[in-house]
Amino acid sequence: MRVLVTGGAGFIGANFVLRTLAERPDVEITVLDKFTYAANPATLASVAEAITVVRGDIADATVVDPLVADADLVVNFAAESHNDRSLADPSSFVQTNLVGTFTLLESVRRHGVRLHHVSTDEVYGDLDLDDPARFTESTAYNPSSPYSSTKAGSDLLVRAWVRSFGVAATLSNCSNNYGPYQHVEKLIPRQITNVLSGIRPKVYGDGANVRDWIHVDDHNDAVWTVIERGELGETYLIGADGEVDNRTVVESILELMGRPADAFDFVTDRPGHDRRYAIDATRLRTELGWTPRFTDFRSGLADTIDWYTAHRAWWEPAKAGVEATYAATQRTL
Ligand code: NAD
Ligand code: TDX
Repeated sequence: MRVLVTGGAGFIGANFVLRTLAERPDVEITVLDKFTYAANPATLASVAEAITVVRGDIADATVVDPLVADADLVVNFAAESHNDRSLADPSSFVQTNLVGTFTLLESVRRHGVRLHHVSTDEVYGDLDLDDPARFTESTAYNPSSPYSSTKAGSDLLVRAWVRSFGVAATLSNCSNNYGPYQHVEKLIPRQITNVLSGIRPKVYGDGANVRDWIHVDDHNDAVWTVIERGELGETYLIGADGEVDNRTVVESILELMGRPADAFDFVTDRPGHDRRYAIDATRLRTELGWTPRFTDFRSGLADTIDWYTAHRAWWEPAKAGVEATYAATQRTL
């Protein structure tokens, strides 16, 4: 099977490539990635001989079309993915997440190729902290940020291309991922690498915001489950019952790294900051038989701390720039 992995040099896409190579010898992989700031070329260096890597933009039909024509399956991880950046400058989010997805859809339509579109639970907006509800496949879309609204728009394009043009696509909307190779701009790698760099971790606002954490390998196993057993045209939510508030995440990192649990700062809140995400993955579990393997968040966090501690050369070049950008807008409360 020939699989085109768009965004395959980013955090989740690269973990998908590495795991697929290790577990599915029958799969031939081509990565299409623009290599934005979010892609670290070192991530796929160890498998360079085993895959084809094309540097290009999913919004460029002249690059996309021949690659799609040669594939049996396209898995679309490519996106601008960071909420804080989308607030500073939304333009690349509209271009990649909307125009890019449109370009892929037109190409899979032209060539009759199967697509799996990877998306986020943020399309559903947020929940109150004391709301017993969780997101399901029938929750109404209500995105808050330029990032989540462009992901919501990309999902709606996929659904429309399924219904109007009979494109063979599935969708999945996953909660917050953690694990190796995640960019240091994101909460967990930022705080681990802060501690490793002698910088105090930074918690936005009051730290009570809740995210539903899942290990990246569990997400990618679920993506394969949907590809192999999902019904065409359908959406599946992916989550592993991992709700934790941000303050607790940061306190756990500090404790696991042998620091006092209160050795962090509260900083300026994110504008429009979603309060809580929570996924009900019953459909994926009961209809498709998926179960997560990383069910102990604290031990997954400990493994992630070990990974960043052992891979300083991978993250250190990006660290100072990320912290300088944050420092320009965030002050200690
Ligand atoms: P990431 O930012 O780490 O990686 C994105 C990759 O896409 C990078 O390699 C980047 O170079 C590439 N890219 C960006 N614009 C491109 C373009 N125009 N053409 C080709 N490549 C381009 O993001 P991630 O965290 O790995 O997220 C991957 C996907 O999963 C995204 O669609 C995101 O919305 C979704 N998702 C992420 C999470 C999470 O917690 N990180 C959770 C749910 C869903
Ligand atoms: O320094 C920080 N301090 C802090 O308190 C950072 C970077 C974040 N936060 C908070 C904001 C969020 O409540 O932590 C939470 C997680 O923040 P991010 O890592 O930026 O992730 P989030 O905004 O929740 O979005 C992530 O999960 C869903 C991914 O970046 C998205 O791509 C995915 O769709």
